[in-house]
This record gives sequence, C-alpha cells and structure tokens, in this order.
Amino acid sequence: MDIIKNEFLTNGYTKIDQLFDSTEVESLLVIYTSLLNDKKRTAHLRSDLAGLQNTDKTIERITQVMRPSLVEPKILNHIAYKKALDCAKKLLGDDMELDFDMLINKAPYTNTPTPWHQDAAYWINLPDKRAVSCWIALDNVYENNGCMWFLPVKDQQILEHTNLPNEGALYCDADTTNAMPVPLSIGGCTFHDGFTLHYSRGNTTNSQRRALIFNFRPKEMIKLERNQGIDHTGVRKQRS
Ligand SMILES: O=C(O)CCC(=O)C(=O)O
Repeated sequence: MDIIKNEFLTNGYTKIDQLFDSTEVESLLVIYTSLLNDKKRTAHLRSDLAGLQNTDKTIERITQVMRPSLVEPKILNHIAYKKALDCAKKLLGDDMELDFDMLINKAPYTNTPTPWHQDAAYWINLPDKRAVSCWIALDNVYENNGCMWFLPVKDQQILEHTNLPNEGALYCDADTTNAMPVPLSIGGCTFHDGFTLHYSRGNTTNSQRRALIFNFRPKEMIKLERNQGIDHTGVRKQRS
C-alpha cells in the first residue's frame, strides 16, 4: 500500500489490480444490472453524461445513476464498499467516509467519450480539499471500451469547465499529451484525486463497459456539504 499511496500523492492517481475477486463481482453485478435496467426506480437519479437526452431519449450512451445505494441500500453490504473505504483511509486519512456512489455504463457501440474534466469542478469549495474517487471496473476495461485516462496533477487549480448540451458532463480544455490510459481487469480499480484531470474514450465494442464509482472525503466536509443542500443527486454544473 505504501507504493500505491506514494503514487497517489505524487501523481494524483493510482490503481489496484484486484480490489475484489471474480466471484465477489457476481453478487455486485446482480444488483448493478437490476438498477441499470430499472429506468423507473432510478429515473430521478439517472441521466446521460453524453448530454443527448433531449435529442434521443431511447438511446443512453453514457448512463449515470447517482447514489444507487439510495435506491438499493443492500448494495452497501458488498465488500467493494468496505475495501474501497479502507483504501481511501490509507490514502488520505482515517476521517474519510463515503460521500456518494454512482454507476456509469457505456453501452455497446455508443462510441462517446467522457470528456476531460476535474471532479472538483462539480463540487462546492470546501475548506478541506481532500477527496478521492475509486473507479471500479465491472468489465475488463481497455482503451476501446472506455478505460480511464489520467494526467498527473500539477496543482489544486480548477480549470474553467463547460457543460455538454442539455446539462451533460462538464468538460475543459487541457493539454493532454502526457495522459496515460489505465486498463483494468474485472474487480480492479483506480483512485484519483478531485483535482486530477481524467477522461475515457467511447465504447466501440459489442459489450457494456460497467463501472461502480465511490467518492470519499472527510466526514466533517460531508456534513458541511449536506448543510448546504449538496447530496450529489442534483443538476450537473460547475460549482468551483
Ligand atoms: O466512467 C467514465 O467514463 C468517467 C468516470 C469519471 O469521470 C469519474 O469517475 O470521475
């Protein structure tokens, strides 16, 4: 874990090849798939990061469901939540807690990139800026189906971001020459800091690219957010 922590603190991202094994993924996928297929129960938390929902509501390219554990609390019992939290504590301190979870699926042949952005642009400005996102692969991921790409963090500056149409994902302009792809096997994960620039290519393959994502930050900062009405279920816009 020391090497991983060092890499995270130096570059703003790191990876773990196997957070949990392929038998443990099965039970997670049962819940994940039922949420992904249930447009009714997830409607208030569901959107298309591609920003195309007003032009064609039938095809979701980059399905995002925020806070899936609000709809299906039993997902919280999966070992992924505990293991990722343990890692977050090792990376950023014992006061880390789960702020929100989300699922993001790239449907087959949708070929729609998630644009370059910093997660911190979505968030309010908090006095304690420690935050880490854990992105867990539920399929084998590689460049052609949309594995994550990262640029090492330079500083805690947030670039100007703009929404894709129809309140789609935030994006920014950045020199991405030195960006690195991080392919993963099922059950592997990446960790990235809130200021780390990241993106993923579109899915050009014939199968889904499913990811479960957690965001951890200090308990006190989650309290501050909630006091300001921020619970990560609302509209996407630049807040910082
Ligand atoms: O899954 C993706 O394509 C993007 C995920 C992402 O931006 C994030 O986890 O912060």
